[in-house]
This record gives sequence, C-alpha cells and structure tokens, in this order.
Amino acid sequence: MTITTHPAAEPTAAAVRRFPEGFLLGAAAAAYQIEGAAHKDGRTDSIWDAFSRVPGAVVNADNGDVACDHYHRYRDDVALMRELGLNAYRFSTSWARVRPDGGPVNPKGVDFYSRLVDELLESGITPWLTLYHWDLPQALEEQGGWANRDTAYRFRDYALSVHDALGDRVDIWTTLNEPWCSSFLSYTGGAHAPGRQDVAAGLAAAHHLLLGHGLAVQALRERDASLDLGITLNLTVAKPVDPAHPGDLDAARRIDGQFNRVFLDPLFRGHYADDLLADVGPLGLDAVVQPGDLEVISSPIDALGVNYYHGEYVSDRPAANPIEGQAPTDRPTRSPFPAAEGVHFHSQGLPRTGMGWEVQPDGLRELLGRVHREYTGPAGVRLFVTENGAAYDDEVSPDGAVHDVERTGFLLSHLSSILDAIDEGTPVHGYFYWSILDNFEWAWGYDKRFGIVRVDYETQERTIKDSGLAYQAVIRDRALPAASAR
Ligand code: IFM
Repeated sequence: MTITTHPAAEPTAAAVRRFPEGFLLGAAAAAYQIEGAAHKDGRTDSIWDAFSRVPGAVVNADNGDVACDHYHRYRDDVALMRELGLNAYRFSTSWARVRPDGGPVNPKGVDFYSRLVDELLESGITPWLTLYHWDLPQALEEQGGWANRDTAYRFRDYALSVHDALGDRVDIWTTLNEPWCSSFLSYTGGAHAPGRQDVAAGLAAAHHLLLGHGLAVQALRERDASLDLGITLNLTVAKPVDPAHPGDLDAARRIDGQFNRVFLDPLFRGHYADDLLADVGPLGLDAVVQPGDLEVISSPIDALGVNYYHGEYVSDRPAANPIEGQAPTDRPTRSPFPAAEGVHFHSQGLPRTGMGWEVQPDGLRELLGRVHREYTGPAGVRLFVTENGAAYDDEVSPDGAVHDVERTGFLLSHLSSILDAIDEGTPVHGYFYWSILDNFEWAWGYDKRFGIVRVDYETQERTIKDSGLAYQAVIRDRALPAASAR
C-alpha cells in the first residue's frame, strides 16, 4: 500500500490554548464502515450487508464488502495513526465477525481484533473499543432484531465473548454507539438498516438497546471491576426558532425529549421523563418496559461519549428556509421521531457541510455544559467527545494533496469550543475526530467523505489531508494554533 504524506507546517505563531494534562486526542472509525472482508474468515451478514442489497437503499448500491480494506491493511492504518500522533483510536468490533449469525464464537474473527489491539498497543495508541456500531447479525434481525427483547441478552453474551478475547489488553469499553440511530433512524425512520418504518418497533428497539447496554455493563463489571465502561450517544442542541412562541418551545421540547433525554434520563436517572412518556408511552414504549429494567439500564458507568455534529432549530410552523430534505436516495422514508409530526426544522443560515448539516461549533460547548450540569457531573461520570467531524467534497490537487480548508476550520473550531467548555468549568476528557479514514457513510455509501485521511477506493491509497496535518500539529503541540484559538 502507498501512503502519501505531506510534511506538517511549522507553527508560525506561538501555540496558545493548551489541552489539559491527560486530555485524549484521537480519531474514530467503525467496523462495517472500514473493514471490508465482509465474507472472509467466517464472518456472515449483518443487517447492513442485507440492507445494502435492497434496491435504492444506499447511494450507487454501494456496500461494505471491501470498504477501506482495513481488515487486510490494519497495520498500515495503525502506522498512519502513529504518524498523526493519535493518543487513542476508537474502533468497533463486528458482532457478525466475532459471533457469526449471533452463534458461537468465531476464533478467526476474534483474532483480527486481537492483532489490531496488539498493533495499537505496540504503537503507543490506546485502544477504545465499541461493542456495537449498528451491525447486528442479520440472523438476529430475522428473529425480531432490536425490537425483540431477547436481543438485549444476546448482546450481553456477545460483549462477554469480546471481553474473553481482549479483556486482558483493552481497558476502555463502550457498549453502544448512537442508539438513537440504531433504533429510531433504523426501525422507525427506515433510513438505516434494517429499514423498518414502524413507530412501536423503534421505541422497542431503543428500550432494548438500553437494556442490552445495562446487562453488558453489569456482566463486564462483574468480570472486572476496574474496566472503564461507558456508552456513546449522539446528542443535539434543540432550540426554538421563537422562544416566545409556545408551539416552538413545544417543538424544541419534543426533539430534546426524543433525541437526547430518551437515552440520558434512563441511563443517569433510572426513569423516562414524564413528558416523554406522555408523548410516546402509548405508541409502544409502555408496552416494552418491564419491572427492573430501569435499574439495569442505570447501572453506574464511568464515561459518557457525546457525538456532536450539529444543532436543531425548530418550530411548529413550516420554514421558508427548511433544512430538512437531504435524503440519500429516493427510497421513501419517514420521520425517525415517534411523536414530532408537527415539528419543522429551520435553517439558522449557517455554512453547511457536504451532508447539508449546519456548522455550529458553539453548540458543542453548550451541549457539553448541559450534559455535565444535568447528567454526568452529578453522577461523577467522565465526559468525552467521541465523534465530531464533517464531510466535504474533497478534491485532490495537482500536487497530490487534499487542501480541505473547510474541514480544517471545522476541526479547529470544534476543538476551540471544547476548550471554551473547559474554561467554563465543564470537565471534558478527550476528543475523537470522525473519521480517521474516508469510509462507507451508511445510506450515502462512498459519496460522502469524512476522513482526515483520504482513501482512493480504486487503489486503496491513503493520503493525509491538510486537516490531518493540522490535527497532527495540534496533537504534537497539545494546543490550538494561535490563529484558530478564538
Ligand atoms: O459515519 C457516522 C458514524 O458511523 C456515526 N456517527 C455519525 C457519522 C457521520 O454520519
């Protein structure tokens, strides 16, 4: 494999705004999005393999069969991470590789992750393991998927299998990545695998994902009390367009409830909020919550990962400047929110990424402050930003480099926002850029590029983009460059 790099620019001004001692600067990726080798060494279909075959589900009918071929190139990819200076790498294990069809453990599948972890450790990079990043074995979906309570127990067993293999070398364990996406976007909205469009199934999936999280936390804790256990949520800042208009306030309350609090409250407070239950209880949530579930779900954790991409600006009135509407394909989907029919998403007139998402770095400071005050602070749980990043239509310049000025600005402005949060008294312990590599962006296929490293999908050549070089300098200096400091 060829790795093309361009030398990092020398700092031109004194570096200011340092990251606190011990703050982790890393990058993230996920199994199905980068590994490829979809049918190698015993791996069987996940719901994303199956969904990718549905006509019109994924742009260009792309799939993860080859992706970034990371399964075969992981050593070179770890070398790239080392070159960038990453303190930590956040990756996920594939359930369908570790326990194909949700059945017995597959030694070859486990061996891949074992070798990856060894390579990271030898490179001085902390492995940060996520057990579930959306790729349920298809065989389990055929038994009801996350809408079936039994899947939560299967998840616990899978978590223990991964721990059997890696528990001696991995200390930081995340149960789920973005359960909002693997429930509401997948079982209610239908935009993600398994592509169901069923409000009750989405609510059941959300509750069962939380239950699976709690069961896995309890089982892993019992195995080893010293593990660092947590979960990653994608959270948003939902603002009313007109804070004086009751309909807009209600729209913001609904989105906050059905995006943020539906996970935060059960995890940190051991209950679903009354207003949420009033909105969605009768739609299917009441039917799946069993006595004792919330105690399991609220089992103490050590870390919360927040994934932040953009905020929401909402109203009960349609927008002259709507932000909704960017769908990857013309396959019909529905709103992922179970009870937000009258909510309209407005533009704030901010610059947008290649996903159409408005760039709102200060929202990250606000979000982290709120989560710390209301949830993680009182619980003594450490807060991390486990994903943040942007897709843009990158071009390779004649000099072979990718001068991704917008992504560099996005990265630095969000890091600056984290330092603002820290200055305000919100303890934040790390940041992971999404993503280390361009990769399979789910229903968008390979059409959207989030990486700080470009992947040429024809040749699998990797090129560190200018954003990657900027990040390399930040990690080296453990500080933001003066120009981006404020
Ligand atoms: O690519 C995804 C990732 O899998 C989960 N968080 C959001 C990213 C960008 O859409």
